[in-house]
Order: sequence, then C-alpha cells, then structure tokens
Amino acid sequence: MEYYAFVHFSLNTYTDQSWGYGNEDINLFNPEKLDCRQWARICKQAGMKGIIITAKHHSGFCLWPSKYTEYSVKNAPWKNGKGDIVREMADACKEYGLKLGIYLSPWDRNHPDYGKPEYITYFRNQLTELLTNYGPVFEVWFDGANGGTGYYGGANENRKIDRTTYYDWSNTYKLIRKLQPNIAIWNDGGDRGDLRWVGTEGGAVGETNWSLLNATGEVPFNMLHYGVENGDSWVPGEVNTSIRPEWFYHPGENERVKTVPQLMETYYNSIGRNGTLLLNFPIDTRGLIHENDEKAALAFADAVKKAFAVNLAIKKKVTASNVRGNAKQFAAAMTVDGNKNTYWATDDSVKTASLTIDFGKPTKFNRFLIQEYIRLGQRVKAFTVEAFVDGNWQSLAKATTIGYKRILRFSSVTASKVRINITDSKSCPVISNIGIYNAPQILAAPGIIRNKQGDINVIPADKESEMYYTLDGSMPTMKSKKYTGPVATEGKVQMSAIAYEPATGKSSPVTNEKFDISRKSWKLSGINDEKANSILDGNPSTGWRQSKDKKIPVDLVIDLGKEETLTGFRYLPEENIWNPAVIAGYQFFISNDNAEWKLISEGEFPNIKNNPLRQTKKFSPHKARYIKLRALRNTDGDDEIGYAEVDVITQ
Ligand code: FUL
Repeated sequence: MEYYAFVHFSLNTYTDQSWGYGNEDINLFNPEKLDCRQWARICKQAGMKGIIITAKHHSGFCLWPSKYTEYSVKNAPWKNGKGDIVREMADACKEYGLKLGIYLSPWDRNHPDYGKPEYITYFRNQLTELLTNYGPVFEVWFDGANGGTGYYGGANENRKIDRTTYYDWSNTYKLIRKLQPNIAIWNDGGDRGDLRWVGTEGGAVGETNWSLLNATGEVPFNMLHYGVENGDSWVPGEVNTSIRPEWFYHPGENERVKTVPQLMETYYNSIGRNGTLLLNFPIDTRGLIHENDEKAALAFADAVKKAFAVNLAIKKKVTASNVRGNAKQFAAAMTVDGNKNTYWATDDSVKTASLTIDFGKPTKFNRFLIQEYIRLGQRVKAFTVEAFVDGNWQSLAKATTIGYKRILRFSSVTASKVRINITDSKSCPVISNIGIYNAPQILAAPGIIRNKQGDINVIPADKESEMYYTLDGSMPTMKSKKYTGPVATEGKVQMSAIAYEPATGKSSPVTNEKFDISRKSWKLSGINDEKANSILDGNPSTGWRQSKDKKIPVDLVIDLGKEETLTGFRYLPEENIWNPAVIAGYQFFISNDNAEWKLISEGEFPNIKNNPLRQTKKFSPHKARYIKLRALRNTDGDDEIGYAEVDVITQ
C-alpha cells in the first residue's frame, strides 16, 4: 500500500467550512450526483490501492445511518434518509479492486456527552458498526485534533480532554483488532498505532526516516518526522496531504488544485523517502471528485509512470565489495533482477560495503532508487552514490536512511558505471532492489509576489526558464508579455504567469495571484521594530513575532493610510514547524481614529497548526481606516504570536 486516497466529505462541504461546529443543519446535506463509483474509478486509474473515507469528521455528522445518533444521513434529505455513503463506498471499492479505510474523528463537536466517559461507549459503538458491517477495512484513522469548542448537544462550550488518557485507547485497540485482525491503526496521539503521522500535512516526511518509534512515551515533532533510529516498535510514516490547499471542498479553490510539479515534489518527499502517500480528494457539493482534481491526479500518475518507465540498471553487470558467505543467493545481482523478494546481503560483521553497476556504455540518468528488504528490518544509516564519468568517480548524492524505498534526484549525468557506498549501517545491509532512471524534466510554475510598494516579482523555479505573464486574467502564452523585472502596479490586480524553457520548448503550469489594494501607504501602529514591516512585504517566507513579554490577548494595529471599504481580512502564519507562533483564536476590529474600536469578526482558524494556510475571513462591508487583529489564543497554548502576512479584502 504505497499510495492510497483520502476522501473528505461531510456537511462541511455545504457550509464552506474546514471544521464543522456540530450544529450545522442536516437539511443542507443533499448531494445531487453523489457517485462513489466515480471516486473509485479515478483512484484506481490514478494507481491508488485504497480509499479512506471520513465516515465522521469533527462536526459529528455521520455518513452512515448510525443507530446511535440522529446526526447522520438518516435524517438528511439525500435519498429521503435511506442512503448510506459508507456502504456505497465499500461497494465501489470492491467493484474497482480497492481497499476500504475508515476515518472516524474521536473529537465530536455535536455529541452532548463528548468529554464524559459515556462518549467513549458511543465512540466504540460507532467503531463496532463501521468495522462490522462493511467488510474488510485496511486502515482506521483517528484524527489528532481533539477537544475544544463545540455545539455539544446545545451546551455551546469549550471542552478539554486529555488525549492520552480520555479515549482509553488500549481497550479500543483490543476491540478493533478483534473486529478486524488485519487492520492498520493510524493514531498520532495516545497509544502507539501501526502507522504514524509525519508531523505535517504539507506532504513531506524527513529525509532521514526510520520506520521505528518507541512503544511508550511522548512523540514530539522530530520523532514523527524522522522516526526513532533505535525505537522498539515498527511504526512507518504515512504522509497525508490534500490535492488542494484544504481538506474539504471550497469552491474558491477550484483553481488551486496542486499542479504536476507540486505533486511530483510530494511524491519524492513521501514515497521517495520511505513513506506511504495518502492523497486527499475533497468531494465537491455535487458529490463528485471535481474535474480539475481528476485531471491533476491522472496527470500526476502519468508523470510518475514516465519518470520510472525504464530501469536502466535491470540485469546489468553488478559487483559488490562483499557478499554474504560468497553465496549466490545473496549476490549483488539480486538487486537488479527485478524481484523484490531476493536481496544482496553482506557478512554479519560487514557494515560498510559498496556495489557497482556497469552499464557497459555511457548512459544518461537523473534518478536513483534503492530498497531495503525490510522484512529483516531497516538498517542503513548512511550511503553515497557516485558516477563513473570519463574515467573518474564523481559524487552524485549523499543520503541517510533507505527503508522500504528511497529515491534520490540529481541533475542528469552520463556515466558508464554507478557505485553505491553504504557508509554506515546498524547491521549488515540487506538491499533488495536498485533502480536507475532518466526522468523527463518537469518545469515548475513560477512564484508571484507583490511587495508593499505594489511591484510584482515573478520568481522562476529554475534559472534557465523565461517567464511570460498577463494582467487581464487571460492565459499567458509565449506570445504574452515577457517578464524582465518587477512590474509596477496600483490597486487591485491579477497576474497569471508561466515559465518556459527555450531548450526543450516546455512550459510550466500557470500561477495565478490576485492582489487587493496596494499597501504602499500602510503603517504598523505602535511598533518600533523595522523588521515588523515584513508582515506587509508580500513575501510569505518572511515574518515577524511580537515581543515575548506580551501576554495574550496580543494586538496588531495597521493604519491603512486612508478610509477603505473593508469586506474581510487575511492572515498567513509563519511557517515554522519547530516553534509555531500561530494564531488559532482571533477578534478583528475596525476604527476611524485608532481610539474607538468596533468588533466585526471573531472566531477560530481551524486546523491552522497542521496546515498553516492563508486564512480568509469575510464580513459585510464596513468603512474604516484602522484595523486591529487581536490574537486570543495560539495553537500551542502559550503567548507567542507571529505573522508572515496580514492583508485586507476590500469592496
Ligand atoms: C486534521 C483535521 O483537523 C483536518 O480537518 C483533516 O481531517 C486532516 C486529515 O486531519 O487534523
């Protein structure tokens, strides 16, 4: 199960929310074209092996007619309450030869008993329904977001739980294993599951990635991201990410589906780093995978196929510095025989070794793939790859762990031989497969940034490409304006740009950015630190933090220079996985004199810790010259507050 799908579908789909509060109207749930067979067909064509469905997300709304709650499809207008999406999903998976997985949110913002012991019985009852009535389930997914504000049967309050003890996971696991002995349990908190979260929803596991964790104890970010070299439990990393920025469907993201270069990056950073890839499709309001997502997923599958079409190492002459007992069974040739169940191994005492593949003639390539025979554990700690070019060995790459699969990328090289040196290993290396490929180059879309002055910079993903752009919303082509330097703009603008590589005639996907009023005359009020201006510089990778002495609530006041008609604001947190200073609860005020303030929006930035996207909050039009973003809470429960960008939306 290297690659499989997530589907996020719920009442949220109809309310444009990331997290439902638990009181959303069931009558909104009436997909007109719901077709789980369409989902399964696309996943199958995309080369995926299974689908995990959000049977119940945080709002508590159930996609199956659970006996234990009224908050489910049984009371929705869809199919007059006679429908069952988990059933349709299970049937479609069966038809298309896919495995079925279940996401069941432990946090339930609808249930009156959430936070009390009674809820655990409810949760287990639901698990029992799901793991009994729908055939074999390959994976069950317990989201780590737990406790907080919610409807809770009308209580409308904040309920805190201790996620390590509240769910009594060990007994829940016993129940799961009894009902589904072959299931993989995914859990990032509490008791250890069979698979681990990798600490981010951005689509990457650490370059060093051990499939081990310790069976007990806390699992901080670094353990999730890199695994634990000497851990005592086998808990491989699963990289979960969405094909769009968010997990649920938001019509505003139809043009923000990830491009092939972005998805390929995710591929190399997940499957290419000893992880599995769980790629999410947000199901749209019709009940379908949107055509843009389908197109992207199939183009991605095609790009992977093309990149790894021909293994240039297969059946080539191979020699090794050491072979276990000099036995044929463990010979170097086992790495290029096309059979994953045979392997090259060294003598027990030999922990460093090298293996040379001789192409017999100069051969061009740019990818190196290697696999350990992980039934015997993960062993290699460090290795290098070299190429024999014009009579000399030249270094291509240096890496750490291998695991089930590791893929290295480098610029194309033409060489007659390739040598891999295992430079450190926990015990004698056991390598089952080596692949060498010449993947076609894929041109990534350029970045577009507008600075405070209103100048737009187009940033190429690679130096050799030219860039072309439009400012009228039309598709850029090589006939559009060529980018030669910053483009001065005023007021609202939209820019679309592509990169083009003259050498190959290839062009990149399009980047589209819409900008609101320019921020030329904006000033941060009451802040004397020059660096704070990076909040207004348009560059998502520069940010600023409030002084550590400030205690929540922490305010940021901006003088817009003149009165504007505001209809919303945007907040982008800094991207710092080690020390996030991300606002989770906010209030937004406006003023005409920087003295008297009016509150016009308040609430949460859902899931912003795991998925630090730009947050947009809209409100009815208000005229004002000053804005104040008040941080009420950060994601870590302390007082540190940071910003990459703050912006407004105007009428
Ligand atoms: C997160 C959730 O809060 C998101 O809504 C989503 O379901 C994602 C897969 O996990 O933690």
